[in-house]
Formats: sequence, C-alpha cells, structure tokens
Amino acid sequence: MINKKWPVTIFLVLMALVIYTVGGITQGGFSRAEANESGHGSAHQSGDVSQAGEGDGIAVLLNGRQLPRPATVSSDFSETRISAQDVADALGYGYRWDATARKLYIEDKEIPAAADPIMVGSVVMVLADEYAQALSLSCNNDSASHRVLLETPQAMKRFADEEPAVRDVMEGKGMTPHTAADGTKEFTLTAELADWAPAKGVLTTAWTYNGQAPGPTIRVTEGDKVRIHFVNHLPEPSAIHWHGLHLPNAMDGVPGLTQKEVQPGQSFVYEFTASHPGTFMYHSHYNDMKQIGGGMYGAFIIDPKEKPAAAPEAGELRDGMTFDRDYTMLLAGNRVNNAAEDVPDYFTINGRSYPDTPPIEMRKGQTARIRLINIDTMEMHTMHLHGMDFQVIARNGHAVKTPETMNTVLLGPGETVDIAFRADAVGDWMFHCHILDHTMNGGEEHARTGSEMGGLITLVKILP
Ligand SMILES: [Cu+2]
Repeated sequence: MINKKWPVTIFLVLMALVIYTVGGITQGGFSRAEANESGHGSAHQSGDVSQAGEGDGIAVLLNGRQLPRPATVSSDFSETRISAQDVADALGYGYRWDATARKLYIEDKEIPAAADPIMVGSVVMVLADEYAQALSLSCNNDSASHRVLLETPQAMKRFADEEPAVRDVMEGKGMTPHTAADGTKEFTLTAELADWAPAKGVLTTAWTYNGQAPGPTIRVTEGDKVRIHFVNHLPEPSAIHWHGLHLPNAMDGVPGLTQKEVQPGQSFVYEFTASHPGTFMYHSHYNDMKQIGGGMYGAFIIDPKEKPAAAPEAGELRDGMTFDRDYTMLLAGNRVNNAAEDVPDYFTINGRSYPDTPPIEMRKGQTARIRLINIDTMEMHTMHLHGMDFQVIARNGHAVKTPETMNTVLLGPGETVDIAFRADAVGDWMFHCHILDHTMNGGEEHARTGSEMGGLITLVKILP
C-alpha cells in the first residue's frame, strides 16, 4: 500500500488542517471555541442569533434560570448583547418593538437609546448593561464562565427575608404551638406556592408549608398530644404524612388510602400522640415528585420526656445525651432549570445551596448532634466531615446499639441519621455530600466552572 502517492496525501492533510484552523479563528474566535470547550455550546444556540457570526455560547441567566437565546459578545469583548424579548418574557413584562423608529418599549416605557437595540436576524438584541439598568436588574457579565447573570431586586430580597427561617430549621427551633386547654399542642401548616431562593440571585417557585422550603420544624416532647391543622392553598390536592411516627392509621396522611385527598381550599386536622423520641420528618404524600421535590417537607423532632445528662468531656458519644448544640440538616434539592421531575440542579441543606448554607460555629471542646434527614426524591447522600470523626448515634429515630465512629455516612431517601461529634480540631472544616455532582450549583449543565463549589456543602467552623 505504501507507494509514491503518500507525500501528496500528507500535503493534502496538512493543507486541510491549515484551512480548518484559520477558519476557526476568523469565525468568532475565542468565545466560540471556549464555549464549545466548556460544554455550553450547541445545546442552546438560536439560529437567528448565531448567524450573527459572533460568540454563541454565552448563556443568559435571569435569577438562575436560563433564557432561550444566548448572548452575543463582540470579538473585542466590548459589547455583550442579549435578547430584549427573552428578558421581558421572563419577567412577565409587555414588550413592543417599533421597527420603523427602531425603538423598544417595555411595559409601554421606552428603553433608553443607550441600550442600542439592533436586529440580529429577527431578534432584537440590546446591550446587556444598559438594558439591565433600565429594568433595575443587576447585571454581571461573567466572561470567564460564559454567562451573563441578571438578578431582580425581588430575588435578592427573598434571599435576605428567608434567612431567619433557614437558621431556625438548622438550629432545631420548632414552631411555637398554641396550647389547648387539655394541653394539646396545636400547629397550623398551610401548603402554598411561594418564591424561594436556594442561593443568592437564584429564584425558584417552591411548593411550601407556610411559605418556606423546608417547612417549619415541629418540635414536641414524647407523650405530647399534637393537633395539626393542615390548610391546602395549592392549585392541586395534597395531604401530610408523618414519616416515622407511630400513629392511628387514619392519621397517616396517604390520600386515597387512609384519607380523602385534601382539595385546594380545604383543610384537614391531624391528631396523634408523640409516640417515641427521635428525629423524624413530615412531607406531602401526593404527587410526590413535584410536591416533595418542590419543597413540601420539614423536620419533626420529638424530645425525650426526661432530659438526658450532658455529654461527657471525653469518651464515646451516644444517643440519650444532651449536647451543647443540636442541629438539623434536611438534605434535598430545588429545581431551578430542570423540569419538576428531573434531578434537582440546586442540591440544598435546609433549602440552601453552598456558599449560602449558614455555617455551624462552635468552640473547641463543645459537642454537637446533627440530625441528618434525607428527603431527596431520588438521590442518596454520603455526608462526609473533614478533620474529625463523628459517631453515628441514631438511625431512623432509634438509638443504635453500638455507636459507630465514621467520617462519612450514607443516607438513602427517607432515612434519618443522627451523628454526634466533639469539636476538637480548630479550623474551618467542610461537611459535604461526597457524590460530587451534588456539590455543583446549576447541575452539570449550568455549573459556572468545575472548580466552583456549591450544593450540599456547609462549613463547621471551630474556634479556639
Ligand atoms: Cu448527595
């Protein structure tokens, strides 16, 4: 097969390579190549916009949600343009383009000329900074990660407003009950759709109890009579299941099996006795993937009737001790870009993704219990602590016979595991899920960079 034609073949191959390389550089250069390299390329291209011959992999995210058309960036990076209509649509604003006068109106207000609307194909593209300013959005043109990040003031306000609820859940602070004449502790849980910010500048519509995801913690004492008024303000039926509690069958909260579906606008009263101490949860048991996946879950903690003695200064930690700190971590996720029944793209601890999970702060020598609750719809989580070991002291609401010393513990969906540890190493230690695509905000698709940490991570800060 080797004959004198082979130098000609090599020459032709080399020529093809030169043509390919030069073509690639002239055709949109850096941004196109980088975009494809980072995996954000072809999936979100819009025909009209990419015909402009400029960069076509720059995703535009509004409150964490990706808009249909990518941004274009001029080859000298001086101009980033986004689709005016995509942003208006995402915000629910009226949009009008006067092609003759070349003027753009949002909610009948003219967008200042500085936004410089131009037609790219049939799409009106505007300068991102100027347009964002006209709509009172914050705009971060993150060229390193090929994203334009737009945030509304409402998203930032929601994030700030929900902080106390997130901390209360983490610190195991239960709702304040109304105590009836016979001593019954009464609570009200109202199911409703509400905004939720799993991270700063990221907004999703959550399925909530009392406007928060997770719902408020219910914390009672062993033997307490409990009455919960459930009110359904959702657009569909629901019911609440009390996961791990021993109660009358009619109170188990399974629509179609133990009770009728609670229709929108209706309510139902659950009544039972807090049977045994431990870490439990409550959650919807209707249209589970959407309702639980959207945030309808909360911690249910039952304290023992007699307060146990304080944990000793040294030696093994076990259930039936009182620790300096008592934390709860509900492990789950929010769907921001993914459809309701897909895997979450923002994995959360108590409704928050790192770096927006509040850290645990302890002094050296203090002891802590962490009540881990996996209420993810599908995912297992392997929670791993850096720098120290912990003892697994209870599982599924029951003390383990022999506490196990570990640094990583696996929880399947629906499991609870109580761990305890002594803060004996000063420093900032990570506590995180070791399934590593659970530690990326935006999922693999929308993660900014591979090195950026997010999702199921929090910090254990131990001061001297
Ligand atoms: Cu995980």
